[in-house]
Amino acid sequence: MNKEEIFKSLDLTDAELKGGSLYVNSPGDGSLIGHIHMTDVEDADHKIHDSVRAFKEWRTVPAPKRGELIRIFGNILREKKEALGALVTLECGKIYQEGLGEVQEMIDICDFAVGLSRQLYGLTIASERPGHKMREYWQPLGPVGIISAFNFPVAVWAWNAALAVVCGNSVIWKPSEKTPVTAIAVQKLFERACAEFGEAPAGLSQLIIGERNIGEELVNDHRVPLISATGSCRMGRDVGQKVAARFGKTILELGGNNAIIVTPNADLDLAFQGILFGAVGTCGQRCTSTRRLFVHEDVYDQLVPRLKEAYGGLSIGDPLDEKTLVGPLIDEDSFNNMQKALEKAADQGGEVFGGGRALQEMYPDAYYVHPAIVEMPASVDNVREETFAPILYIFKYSDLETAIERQNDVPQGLSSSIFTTDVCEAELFTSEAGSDCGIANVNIGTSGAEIGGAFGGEKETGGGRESGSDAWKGYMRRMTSTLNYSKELPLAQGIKFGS
Ligand code: UN1
Repeated sequence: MNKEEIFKSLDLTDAELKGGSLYVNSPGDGSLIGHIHMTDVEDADHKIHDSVRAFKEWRTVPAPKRGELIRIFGNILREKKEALGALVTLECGKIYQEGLGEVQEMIDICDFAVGLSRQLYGLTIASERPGHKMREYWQPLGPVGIISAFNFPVAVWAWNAALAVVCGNSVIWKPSEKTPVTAIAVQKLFERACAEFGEAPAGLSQLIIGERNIGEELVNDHRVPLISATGSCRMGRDVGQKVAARFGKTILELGGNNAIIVTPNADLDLAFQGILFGAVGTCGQRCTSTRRLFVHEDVYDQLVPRLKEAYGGLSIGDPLDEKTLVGPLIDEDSFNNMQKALEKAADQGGEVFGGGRALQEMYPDAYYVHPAIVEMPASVDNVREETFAPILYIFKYSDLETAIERQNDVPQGLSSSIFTTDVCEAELFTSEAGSDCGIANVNIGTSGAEIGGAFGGEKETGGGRESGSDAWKGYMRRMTSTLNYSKELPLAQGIKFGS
């Protein structure tokens, strides 16, 4: 599919793609995709106002009916999977297979949300008083602000929006300023679903496009009770503090510094595949990308040379080409940050393999790189910063408890894995004395989580959970209700008040 076919299939018009001041270039070749209109502060204010109005209507629609809207939306996504997947590739540079995978994640979360729309269960709780019942209700919360990052330009919105909408909320989306076009396309597909559904209030989903200042309007607005933000720890610290200052709620899904431990009992073929996808997939630009590898000294010489050989033969290039495994970095800043991190590692005695710019002559305005492996010397115990690029730091270890400790000894706590066929090693890793991350996998890499589990991490990753399991509770308001069906009014704790 070429650019024009993608735009046509997604019904993107010149009026939407041109005439604005936000220039969007494809990371694949640097070519202009569009110049997009940005939302100004006054506009954002109107959109938030309309979102409140839509919420007041939507919250009274029965939840299974709300699910019906998401069912229709999921079917539209099925129909547009190829075009939207290709647009994701065009705008954020991930390879087409991963662009398709991202849209599949949207479809999966829609299915999950449809089922959920009939399962927003509360508890009944035994009352200590005769003739009394206690119940827990989950109520809609209000407009939900969703701030998403460039690397998952559409799936992250869908995890949040599909749940938020079946929970009875309206949504306001601030996408990354690097990927507004996919957001416009998705917003239009959602509006089409609303039209087919027929009973959705106007403005149920709003889109605000712009830079940091426009995101701040959302973050600081007391009419938006929940902000779900995905991005860097720096951004999350700022958002978290601002929302907390007004006693709003947040779901924060921030940086990762994910490690894989390979024990002497690992199936090395599996480990090899898991590491490769985790470290070079999405050109190292997933929050779940594998950044650190702890390899036991007994298997180091079997695994690490094999990885280097594979790194040497990776097909790097046009992300729309089906043969490509590694697409470009998002932009020049990202490239510079990668180079700085590699220089720092070399200064510390790290042995750097790969890491330089690729295809510069063919694509002078795009930033392709050779993914890097850095073998770290024994004198360096860890790497504690996340660099959003394909750098895999490798450490040799001799004792599993110490490897787990080093894995945990970073500010972030998103994803982690162990490769082992020894049940005791695997169980230790997923025990209270094991990984401290929100995700701890066995014989699977750090990235590529399914939507059915709760997704998110601890420490500076922000503590939020999105997607499956009971993450939906984060989008609702818990209400405890005690009901008296007797003719007496006994007080709790046996208190006597008056006669
Ligand atoms: C992200 O990088 O922000 O687990 C999300 C994964 C994907 C989601 C990543 N399902 O790698």
